[in-house]
Amino acid sequence: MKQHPYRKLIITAALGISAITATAVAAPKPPKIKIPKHESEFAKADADKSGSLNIFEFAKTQGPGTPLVEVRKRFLPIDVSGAFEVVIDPVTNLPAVDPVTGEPVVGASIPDGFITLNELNAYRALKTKIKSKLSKFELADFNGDGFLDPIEFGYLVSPRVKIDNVLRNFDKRDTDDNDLLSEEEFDSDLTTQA
Ligand SMILES: [Ca+2]
Ligand SMILES: [Ca+2]
Ligand SMILES: [Ca+2]
Repeated sequence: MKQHPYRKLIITAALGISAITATAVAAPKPPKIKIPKHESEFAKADADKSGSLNIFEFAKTQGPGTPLVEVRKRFLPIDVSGAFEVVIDPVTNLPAVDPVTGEPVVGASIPDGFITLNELNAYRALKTKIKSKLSKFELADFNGDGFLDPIEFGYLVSPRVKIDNVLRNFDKRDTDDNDLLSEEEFDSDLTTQA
């Protein structure tokens, strides 16, 4: 039987294709970018993908059972910017605008209650870490009204502590029974009162 003249060509072509396929498979994969642990934790905690963490989202990156007061103590020194003070033009009484660029003039950076990855990385790069100077009472007073309500009082202990125990402790201290602890009520030494 006479061999078809194209037979050899077809086989060669087929081999060529498989050779190409083999090359493609063996081609080096693009290098895997290793995301630092704190960055993947950040992304995981940022449930709404807003690019920043509020304190409750940030708490998810801290050890489970960490009291929210302790979380806030760590949170505040990281949240140093993200918002800026508005500078008012003394002539127009409106927010000042740069006459050259037309951009708003901004003042000192202020905490905005959110931690961005930039803020976190800047904090991690600090040689000397800044510490919050707030007292436990001030740290627990989330709404800054000078009193602790039962929920704020609960932030002082691990979220694993039973709510009944938190409330019993709260009631013992709340001597005027107004469901708020003043700093004096909070500081009172319960052992000398019984
Ligand atoms: Ca911020
Ligand atoms: Ca309060
Ligand atoms: Ca009270």
